Amino acid sequence: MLSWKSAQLNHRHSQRRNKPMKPTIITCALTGAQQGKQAYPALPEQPDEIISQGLEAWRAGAAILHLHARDKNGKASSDVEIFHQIVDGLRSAGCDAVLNLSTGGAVAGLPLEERILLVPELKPEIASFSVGGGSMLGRYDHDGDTWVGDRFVPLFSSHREMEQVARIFSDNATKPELEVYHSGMLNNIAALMDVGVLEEPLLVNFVMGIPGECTKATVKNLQFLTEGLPPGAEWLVSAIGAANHFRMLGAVLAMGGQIRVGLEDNVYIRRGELAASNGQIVEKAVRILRELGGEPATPEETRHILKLSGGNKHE
Ligand code: KMH
Ligand code: ZN
Repeated sequence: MLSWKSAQLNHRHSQRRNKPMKPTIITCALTGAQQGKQAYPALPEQPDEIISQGLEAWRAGAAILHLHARDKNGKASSDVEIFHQIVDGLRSAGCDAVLNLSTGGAVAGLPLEERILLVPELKPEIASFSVGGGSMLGRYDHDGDTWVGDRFVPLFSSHREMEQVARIFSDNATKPELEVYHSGMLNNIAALMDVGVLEEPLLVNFVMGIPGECTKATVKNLQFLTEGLPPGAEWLVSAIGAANHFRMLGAVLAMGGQIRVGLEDNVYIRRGELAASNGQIVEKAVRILRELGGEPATPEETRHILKLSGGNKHE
């Protein structure tokens, strides 16, 4: 049996060997495709608003900015020109964040052929890619207890179509952020890996907490989902709504995931208090991360961790 003294020495030795926590990538999802200014007046919709909140979030510590575009009326849009304007505005202000452009406006009724165009046209470093057939998403009314109903959000009509889209990503060296709303979508990722159209490390975003078919935001569910990932995959969580957002961030950090925050997923900074901006939410995420002994990854560290090789970087 070890003496108390040698046990202490062993403990100190192993502590010295402990590597510091690897930097954590913070994604800020600035806008989304659904709610608008009527629900939350500070939501950035027009390119100048998205650029200014994007810069604030980047300066606060976000290494990835996840971007949606809106038209002049604030409706979700897949217009490549609007995305281009946002990317240009961020780059010309000196922003070196990794840009993750959304192809995910299906929820707003945008057709697949339009949504995917920004990949070949703009060749972003990352773009989102929902890997499934579709989801029934719904909502509860304002009291939070009466089911208002659902609607089907179609994504792909066949595995073949999904594979074709995956090839558009790989042909343009754009890393897909694989959006997973429920565990069956992990099977689709495995099928895409089998046909050799996904490059490692995978980047997987578990969307949790939308009423309907989407996975509930619980630690147990997250553990189950992460156990279904191939080794070496990087993952993050879109925890939707005030009750889930920062609570799940704590679980993600304890489990070794990457951070995603932002007004796309939640508009509250704390219970009952609306956030002033995306930057304020990123500042809170950085505070929590540092209190737990972590550090936010820089955009360059992020490119290294995710092995990004694609276009439209900061020059
Ligand atoms: N809106 C989030 C729930 C996308 O843009 O493609 C997931 C998302 C998907 O960000
Ligand atoms: Zn999005």
